[in-house]
Amino acid sequence: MNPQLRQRLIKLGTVAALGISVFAAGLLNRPATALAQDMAHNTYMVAAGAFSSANAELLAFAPSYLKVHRGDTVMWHINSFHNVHIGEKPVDLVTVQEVGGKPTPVLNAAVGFGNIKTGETYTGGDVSSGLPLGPDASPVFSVVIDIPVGIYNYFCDVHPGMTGIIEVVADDEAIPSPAEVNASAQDEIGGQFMSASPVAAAKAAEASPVAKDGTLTVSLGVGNVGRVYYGQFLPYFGTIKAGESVTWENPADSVEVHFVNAIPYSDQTLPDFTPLPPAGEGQPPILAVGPGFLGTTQTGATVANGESFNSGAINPGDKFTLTFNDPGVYAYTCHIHPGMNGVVIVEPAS
Ligand SMILES: [Cu+2]
Repeated sequence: MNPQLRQRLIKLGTVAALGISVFAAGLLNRPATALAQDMAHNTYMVAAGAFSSANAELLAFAPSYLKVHRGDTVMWHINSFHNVHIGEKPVDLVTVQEVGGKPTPVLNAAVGFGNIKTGETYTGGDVSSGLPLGPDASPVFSVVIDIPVGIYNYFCDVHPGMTGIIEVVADDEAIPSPAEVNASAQDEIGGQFMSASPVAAAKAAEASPVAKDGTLTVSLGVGNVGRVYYGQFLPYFGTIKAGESVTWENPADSVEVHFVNAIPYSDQTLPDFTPLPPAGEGQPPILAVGPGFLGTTQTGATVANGESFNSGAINPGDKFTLTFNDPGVYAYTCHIHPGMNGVVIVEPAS
């Protein structure tokens, strides 16, 4: 044998032997039952939300129904501003809390910060991942499932109706593999976008860019098409005469709040949440709902040329109206939904 080749084989053999001995040492150190369980454990991925073209976002967990064995890991891929809350029912994103003796709308700490860390073991009860806040937020949240056979609901507290189910089945019940679960999750996501797309296209085609009776009506997205919403103003482009108005409507069946923010959005430095000192030692931070989120312009206001405006969050079923007295081009956006932009052209009154 070539001495060089021989040398390499010896090296390889040493490495392999080392690997086997480490593996064997591992075997000897653990009880046989624990090993048997470990070998069977899988990690299942669940998408928390998904995106498609035309600024379409799915506000759903996929797969929405997941079967696991006790000891498996469920790993959520957090694809947008979502939390994972395993429990009885969802809780409000914003709550009112006494701050300095004054009732103040704040980010619900139970939603914002959670009470279980990624990678920990879920042994039952009400647990929450927290929200992906800040630049270091992880897009992944996982728990090891250590709960009895049964059906468990979980929620995104940010998006009403965004729910999922984990069913823990008996150890001897055969269930789909992680690869099979991934494939069916992709089918669920694709199916939702495919069925929503023609409905959204028809609604976009219906939207009139012309004011009627002095008001241009702009829909904030398409509403609820399955669990898909479209980050679009419909129509995204429209004309009115000076002195006429634009009314933005968030459809009642919408699953998202939206904003109407002037471009340039001079309010963009205003925070959506303002950090306040915690109530006490070891208490979670308090994030007061800030002026960016609350808005700086009342509905019904008149906007002058070059004036900034911020509607604040427009909830499903709510409207926001502005009157434009000066001819010009008014571009606007929704600051929480990148790519959601619109333009109003105000023509001179004839
Ligand atoms: Cu929006």
